[in-house]
Parts: sequence; C-alpha cells; structure tokens
Amino acid sequence: MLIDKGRAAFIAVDVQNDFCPGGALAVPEGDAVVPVVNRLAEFFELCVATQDWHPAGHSSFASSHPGAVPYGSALIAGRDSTLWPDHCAQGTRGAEFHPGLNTAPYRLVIRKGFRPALDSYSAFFENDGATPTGLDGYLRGLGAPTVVIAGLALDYCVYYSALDAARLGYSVYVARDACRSVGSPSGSEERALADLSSRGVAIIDSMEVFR
Ligand code: VGL
Ligand code: ZN
Repeated sequence: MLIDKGRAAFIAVDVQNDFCPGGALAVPEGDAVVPVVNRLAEFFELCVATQDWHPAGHSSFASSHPGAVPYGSALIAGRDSTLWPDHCAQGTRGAEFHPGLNTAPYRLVIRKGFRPALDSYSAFFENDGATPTGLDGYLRGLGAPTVVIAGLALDYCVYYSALDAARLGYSVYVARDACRSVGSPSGSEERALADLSSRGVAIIDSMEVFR
C-alpha cells in the first residue's frame, strides 16, 4: 500500500451543488466525482470536507463589480483576482453538498470564503496566503502528516489546497479521478497538474489508494 491510512487525512473539497452540472458555477462533469469521493471517504478514518460559503454580495462575485463579467478578473484588496458567477451563497441549495455525497464519514467541515472582502480557495489559508482556516492545527493535533485531496475544482480549490499542504510539509496526494476542473482560462488544468507535480505533490488514481 502506497499510503499509511492510519496517519493520513482525506480532504473532500467543495463537493457542492453549485459546482455540479446545473449549478451556478458548474464544473464540467463535476457530479462524476461523487461516487469516487464516497469510496475514498469510506476508506479513511479521518475525513474532512470543505464547503465554499460566501455571504451575499461577496467580492469574488462579478456582480459585485460594476461592468465586470464572470470568469474575468479584478483587483480585490490589491490582488488580481478571478471573478465568478454568484455561487455557494450561505444557506442556499447551491451551497449544500451534492445530495449523493455521503456526509457520514466527515468529522470536520471547514467553511471558507465567508469574509466579504477576501476569497478563499485553499482548505488551509484564505487567498491572502496568511489567514488560516484552522485545518493545519486540526491535522497536526491529530497526528496526520499525509493528506489525500479530491473534489472540485482541480484547477482552483483542489490546486490551492494541495499547494498549501505541500508548503506546510505534508505528504500530498491528489486523487485525479476524483477531481474535475473549471477549465478557465484554457489550459488551467494542465498548468495546475504540472505545477503540483513540480512541488512534489503525487497525482494518483484512487485505485492506488485501495491497493
Ligand atoms: C471554487 C471558484 C470559486 C472551487 C470556489 O471550489 O474550486 N472555484 N470558488
Ligand atoms: Zn467561491
């Protein structure tokens, strides 16, 4: 077996309605990750889920910037930031987990992106790169130096979560078949995968976890 599951945490990133077909920020085939994520979550003793959780009028919404368009960009608090359709608004159906996600295995749900002026892609730090979500402390406290990451979207929240985990010193695996990408701008998935590989993140198939 590749991964010592007694010392590993599984992190399911943003498996929410708005990132699935029919949702506000639909990721192509986003719902295809659900059965694979469920199988992974059953395998690990320590599972954490994240949930994109924005207040109405969030600064990452194009609708909050006059003249801006979704998937364009704007300066937010001095950072060049991607703008999105309104999505994962707190308390809405779009922000709920996909109904097929088995939520029973998750011991912690990290909600992120709740500060109006700051977006948060990573499960570990908000987009200022400094404000922690608390996940690192939680995993350290439980003695889990390895993380296996899956979910939506591979080129945004999964990518930044894996990047931060590697930076924090975790052994990081991304289960590629349990992820899908936004795919904007074009080539974003290829760039994300290449960058993760160059930083020592292992891109694996979920089958390798079960072996
Ligand atoms: C995400 C864009 C905006 C993600 C969240 O979960 O990848 N992408 N908010
Ligand atoms: Zn978001």
